Parts: sequence; C-alpha cells; structure tokens
Amino acid sequence: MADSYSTLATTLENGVFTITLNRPDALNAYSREMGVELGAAFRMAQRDDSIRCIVLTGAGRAFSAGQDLQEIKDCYSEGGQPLDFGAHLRNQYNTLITRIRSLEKPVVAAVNGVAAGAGASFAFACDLRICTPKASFVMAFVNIGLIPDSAATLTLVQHVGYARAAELCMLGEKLSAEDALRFGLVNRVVEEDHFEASVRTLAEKLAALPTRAIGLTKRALNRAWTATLADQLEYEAFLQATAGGTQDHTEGVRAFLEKRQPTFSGQ
Ligand code: LHQ
Repeated sequence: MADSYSTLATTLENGVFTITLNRPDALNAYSREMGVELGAAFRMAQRDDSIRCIVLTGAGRAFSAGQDLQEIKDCYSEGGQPLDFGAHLRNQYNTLITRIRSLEKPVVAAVNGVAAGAGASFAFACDLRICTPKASFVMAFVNIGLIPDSAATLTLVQHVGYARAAELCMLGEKLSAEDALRFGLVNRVVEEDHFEASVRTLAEKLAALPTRAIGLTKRALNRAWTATLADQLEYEAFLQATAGGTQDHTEGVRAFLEKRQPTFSGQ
C-alpha cells in the first residue's frame, strides 16, 4: 500500500494495519497534521474489512511526547492569540480517542519508548499495551499546569485504580515499564530484540480471530463501568444475537465438532 502520509508510516500485512507515528526528531509529538492523518488512518481501519487488527507505535526512541509544544508556541508569546483549549481538544484529540474506543477491531499500542501527555493517553485508549523495558509513561500535563486529557482521567483509573492514577497524574513522574506491568497498565513487557516479532505475533493472532465477536466484546467491555448488572446482562443478550449470527460463530462450532482448527474470516 502506498503511504500518502507525512507524519505517519503505515503497513498492512496479514490483516494487521500498523500505524507508526513518524516524527522521530520531535519524539513523535502530536501535530495538527498528525491528527488529521490519524483520523484518516483510523477511518480506513474501520472501513477496510481486510484490516482485522490495528497496531499503533512510534518511530525512533519514543512512542509519543504528546502535544507538539513547538507548534503552539505562538500562543504563549507576548501578544500571541491564546489557545482555545476546549476547541483544540474537542476538534482533535477527543474525536481520535472516540474513534479508537469505538473501532470494532482490536487496537494494540506497541509502546516502543516514552509515552508522555496525550501520547500516553493514546496508549491508554488502546485495548492492549505491549512495551519494551525502555518504555515509560509520563502524565506530563501537570508539569505544564494542565489536567490529563484525551480520556486519561478515565482510562488510567480504569487500568490502574484511583490511588495509582492520582499519584501519576498529580506528580507527573515517569513510570517505568516494569512498574507499568506491576500496575496492570501494560499487558506485556518484551525485550527490545524480540519486541517487533512479539508485536507481530500478538497482532496476527488477534487478526486471525473472529473479528466481529471481538468488536462486539469491545462494545460490551466499554460499558462495564457505567452499566448495572441487569443492563449488562441485557446488553450481552442483545450483542450475542449478532455474534451468534456470524459466519465465524458457525465456523467455530463446526470446527470444534469436527475436531479441527477453525479458519475465521472475520465475518
Ligand atoms: C518536544 C516535546 C513536545 C515538542 C519533547 N513538543 N518537542 C492538550 C491541550 C492543549 C494543549 C497542550 O496539549 C494537550 C495535550 C498534551 O499532550 S499536554 C502535554 C504535552 N507534552 C509534554 O509536556 C511533554 C514534554 N516532554 C517531556 O516531558 C520530555 O521531553 C519527555 C518526557 C517526553 C522525554 O524526555 P527526554 O527523553 O529527556 O527527552 P528530551 O526532553 O531531551 O526531548 C528530546 C527532544 O524532543 C527535545 O528537543 P531538542 O531540540 O532539545 O533535542 C525536546 O524539546 C523535544 N520534545 N517533547 N511535546
């Protein structure tokens, strides 16, 4: 696939669409252009049935340093136009985070280095996180007098609980990969030499599973924090009616009965 992006590099292989944040000289900081391109890439990921897993990663030594502070520096100069924070978040970050959370396919953050500010928030919004021992997470917002955004005040609490989230958000200190694993913030830490291969193996495994069931599972999991027991039971029954009608469900049961490995099409 030809790459038409200037801030991203993408590949599609064996059902895995890898989106690499590609501004390594700026630690893959988020620029307006990157936001536009991420929106297009995630839209394509939703539309294209051959894409059955998405990997978000960074080029070079960082995952992402969050907002590119150079890009908005004029807002802070004498006489500069102050940033409209509400609009900035609503029009850019919020749309992307919603897109990742509502994308009915598994999204894996392959955290190859530091993830700071909204860069960390993007990783938290993904379904799974796999990282190298050199990766780290910095809720850098407080260090510049801001609050965590891009849903980190929700996702981080969901992943690690209130006390740990409060400590990370209020102190703005670096969390190592080792501690992130201990906190349950990341699913796996893999040595750098094996990182790429491990990410590929995990993503290809996800891409070969029943994609529609995974998408519906994601919908149900997303509701877990707000639903009552009765609501969730009803919602599961509603979603199962859809999952039960997929080709992959039929294939899964037939394969089981015929004592063979299933071949899931994602349909
Ligand atoms: C950067 C950045 C960066 C530009 C490193 N921008 N150049 C929402 C609402 C509206 C407005 C604001 O933003 C948001 C959402 C947010 O994301 S707010 C949080 C924004 N991000 C930060 O505050 C993180 C700032 N960066 C850092 O704390 C450190 O650079 C980290 C912890 C990411 C990495 O530390 P180191 O590994 O020690 O690297 P470094 O600090 O030496 O940075 C390397 C270069 O990257 C350096 O440039 P230089 O020309 O000196 O080599 C940095 O200036 C540049 N860089 N982050 N966000």
